[in-house]
Amino acid sequence: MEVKNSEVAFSEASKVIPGGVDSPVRAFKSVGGTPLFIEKGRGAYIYDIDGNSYVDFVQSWGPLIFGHCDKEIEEAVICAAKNGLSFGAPTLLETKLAGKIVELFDSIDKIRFVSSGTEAVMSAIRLARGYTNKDDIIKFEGCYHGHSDSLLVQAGSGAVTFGTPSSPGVPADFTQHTLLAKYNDLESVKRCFESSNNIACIIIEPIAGNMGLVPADEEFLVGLRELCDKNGALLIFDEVMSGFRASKSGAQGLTNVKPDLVTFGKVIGGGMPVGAFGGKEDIMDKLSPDGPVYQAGTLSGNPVAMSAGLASLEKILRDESFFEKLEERAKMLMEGFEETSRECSIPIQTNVRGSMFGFFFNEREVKNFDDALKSDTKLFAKFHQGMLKEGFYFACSQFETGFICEPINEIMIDACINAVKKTMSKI
Ligand code: KE4
Repeated sequence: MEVKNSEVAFSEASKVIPGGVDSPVRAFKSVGGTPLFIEKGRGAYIYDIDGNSYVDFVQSWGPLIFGHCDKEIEEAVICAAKNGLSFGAPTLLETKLAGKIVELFDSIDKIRFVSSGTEAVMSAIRLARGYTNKDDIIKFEGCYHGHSDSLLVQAGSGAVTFGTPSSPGVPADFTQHTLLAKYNDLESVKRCFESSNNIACIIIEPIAGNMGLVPADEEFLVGLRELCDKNGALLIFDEVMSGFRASKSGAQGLTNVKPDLVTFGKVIGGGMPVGAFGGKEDIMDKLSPDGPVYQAGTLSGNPVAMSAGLASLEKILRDESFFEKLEERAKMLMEGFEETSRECSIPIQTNVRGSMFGFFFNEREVKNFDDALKSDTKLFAKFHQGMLKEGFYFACSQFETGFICEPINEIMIDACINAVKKTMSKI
């Protein structure tokens, strides 16, 4: 597999862009090799600038549930663009997209659009703090909610629940209000509530996709709901990834637990920059201009981005069994991984939720970040490189999630499983 042009492009990029990329995970640091520069996408495939083609299981980290260059989405974007790219004024498109999401999520009366998942989460947390008049927040090790300061937190020393900054440039007093708990471990959350009576919210990925794919246990989510109700804190579901990827009502479609606020991104923008956060009316009405909690954005609700998101959601809603079909293909793929791993006696754990799938090279079931960290990341790197050579593009980190998009069919999945057999027998 020739990647000369990507190698040259990467060294050129590195001269003018830090790390040669506009988002760190793209640099292939944890899997090695040169990040591939992509020339175009078509359906299930992406093509790099050396002319190699790959079945794309990343889909821009989730947004492209209809693959690349979907005709309807493309036409919607072109049509919107022909009316103008942005007005900084209300348009009917944002009301329409908001209405669709409100209809699908019974925990949401109102929603506001922003331009990224990070912005959605940052705004939702500010709203939760403003609504409860409390300052502390609880997040979980291994969950990623974008790169706003108070969320770039790592476990403090020992049993201390308060986090410390996980990145230089984040002042310690920006993270002193962030408590860390362990995913799927309700006792660790109770300890947070014992160490602070000033907790505004819990924020969680109800299906974690940033430590690899790790679903929350139902009783864990029930416990979080009870702890929030008992302590006057809001429960925030970060569905930036799982929204319109796990079901047509996101992770909420798969659990009986209802959050107070929800964040979105990725699929609701159809590949264009969109994030959103929504919740019950009495909370959302605290937002400026009617309420005191300030939040704003030049390109929030951008009509071209709204048109891409609308076209995506309209296509999803047209097919009652849309997610069942994608989940079947995800299961077919993971069953192939498991069967091949058994034949090669490589330990593997797999998870599927709707169109999302994950696999860990790990002896034991992964229930939290500590478990995930025990995965064989060296083996993952070899696997990733091997599969690229076979023409299959997986997330370039063990701690990410893979996606099935509508154009990925069973023939491609069969071919992928054959490539897995070839790759695993080599590594
Ligand atoms: P963005 O700001 O990247 O649009 O969204 C942040 C975010 C928030 N919440 C969840 C659950 C997320 O998964 C993300 C972003 N996901 C990563 C990949 N897992 C984006 C890829 C990247 O950082 O380049």
